[in-house]
This record gives sequence, C-alpha cells and structure tokens, in this order.
Amino acid sequence: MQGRRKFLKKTVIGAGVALPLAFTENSFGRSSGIKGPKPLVLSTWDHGMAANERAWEVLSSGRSIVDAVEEGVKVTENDLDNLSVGLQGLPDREGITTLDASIMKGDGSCGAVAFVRQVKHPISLARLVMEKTPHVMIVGEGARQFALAEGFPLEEEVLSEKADRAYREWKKTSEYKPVINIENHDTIGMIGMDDQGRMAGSCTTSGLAYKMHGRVGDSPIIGAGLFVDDEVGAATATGLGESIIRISGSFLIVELMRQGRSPQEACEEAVRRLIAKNKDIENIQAGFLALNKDGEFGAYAVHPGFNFARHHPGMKGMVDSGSYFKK
Ligand code: SD4
Repeated sequence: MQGRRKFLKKTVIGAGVALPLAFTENSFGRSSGIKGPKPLVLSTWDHGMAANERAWEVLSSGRSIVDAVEEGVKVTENDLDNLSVGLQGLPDREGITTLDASIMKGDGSCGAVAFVRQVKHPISLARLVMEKTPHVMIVGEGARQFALAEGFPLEEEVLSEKADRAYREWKKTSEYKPVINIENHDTIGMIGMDDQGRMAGSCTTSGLAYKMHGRVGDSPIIGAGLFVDDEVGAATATGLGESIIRISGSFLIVELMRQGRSPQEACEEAVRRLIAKNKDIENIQAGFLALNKDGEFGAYAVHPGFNFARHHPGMKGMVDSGSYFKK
C-alpha cells in the first residue's frame, strides 16, 4: 500500500502557512483556499490520488462528471489495502461488514444506500437509486434486494485477511473507541466539476470500525457526508459520522458558500460549529473538503492529519489540510 501520508508535493492550507506550490498560478492564503482550472476533481485522503486518476481518465474520454465521481471511488472500493471502504473494510461488532454510499449531482439529483451487505460497489447501487427509483435512500435488506434485481453479483460474506486479523485483535477487549486518524478514518469523498462547471460528488465507506450492527454514519446522508449544488459548490466530509450529522456538515458548508464565504472559510466555520456541538472533542476527528463554482477549493479538520488529493489541468498531488487544534 502506498503510505497514507507519504505523498508527493504536499502543501499546507488553512494553517496560516503558505508553502510554495509547484504550480505558480495557484495562490492561496489562510481563508481563500486554492483555485484550480476546470475540469477538476478532489478526493479525501491519500487513496484519493488513484481515485482522481481514474476520474480524470473518465472525464478525458468525454464522459460526464457523475460518471467520473462514480468510477473514481470504485477504485477505492476495490482497494484491498483500504480498511474503511468497500467489502474489505473493517466489520461491525458482530464481525459483519456493512457499507454506506451516496452520490449527488449539482442539479439536485441524488441517491444513497446504507447498511448494505455483500455489494462490492455500493456507489453504483446509490447511482441506480438516483436514476431508477423515485427514492433517495434504500437501506439494509432492501438495498441488497435492489442490488440483486439490478443484476449486481452478491459477494460471499468473508472478511478480508487484514480485516479478520484486526477484528480478532479487537475482540480481545471489544472496546468501542473511535480513534483519531487511524485506519478507520479513510472514507473517500470525491467532489468535482467538468469543463462546463457542472458538478457532482460521491462518498463511500464501510463506516466506523466495530460499530453497532445497523449503525449508519454521515457518508450516505445527503447534506451530511455530501452535498452538491451547481449554483454554489460542493462539499464532502470524513471522520466521525455522528459529529458530522449533528451539524449537517456538507449542507452547512454549501450554504455558507452561498452566503459568500470561500470554501476555506466555510470549512473552518463548519469545524468550529462541529466543535461547539460535540462533546469529547479531543477524541473526535472530522474533516471537510469543499469546492465552489469558480474552482476555488479548501479543507479543514478538527485535528491535524487530514489531507486530500487534487487533480486538474497542470496539477495533481496531495494537500495537507489545516486544523483547529494544532497538535
Ligand atoms: C462514518 N464518516 O461512517 C464515516 C467514517 C469516515 O474516514 O469518514 N472515515 O462515520
């Protein structure tokens, strides 16, 4: 696996420090974020590099931005090294892996699945919920039935070797404690814009490791883990889902941008709101990534360690997010 934080060309945003960029036409400051020419895709965490690469290929072949954000995160859903996305992700307390995903277009169309088992690409199922049903979200057994009806193969329910090893280790104490920036915070959220300014986003996860059976996080909740509006911009989230749902994080960021805040300012305000509305904040990590319709983007997290991948003409690479707490 490529080390999560061992990527090329890192820059720091939102931390009051502007490191030189390899790319001189981009300038950014603490509150203005970075601007990239269209088309553009952004994804959370290091695995976002490979996901963006695929999304870029899809866009370059003339397909739509919604195809790009779907195909992009499928790379992560397939990544056997990722323990928090896809069927190889860490299971719940009962040893069962359940997945959540959502997809949204800038015209307001959206679809989501939650608490779904045996489906390798929940993002594609979410897209079918958007395109083939009058609904926005289908969960659990209903989602599995929908997958079957749509011809998705159902995978055998066996934990991956890595997940099985980790689960056995966890069972020794069975202690439920979300930990900051360890492998259970690796959800992929992708937001992007085509060369005409049309936007879309996707978000997919196996959720918190060793969660209660049936627990659903922010990722499939439109407005929490993902929100996109062509008139304004897009936002996605990663981290402890409960803390993000409490403030409708992604919707909040898009609305703050609508009121004139830059993506960077909006992410910072959402983090402040999250901190105000959640107890035990020293043990909660959450991070936001946002893009406006002018191609400006920004990110911010509660604690250090969050990063994201950018891909646009002339530039691809990782960016370290700033954070409210510095250590
Ligand atoms: C969840 N937000 O289910 C997800 C977990 C996550 O990076 O983002 N991990 O709460």
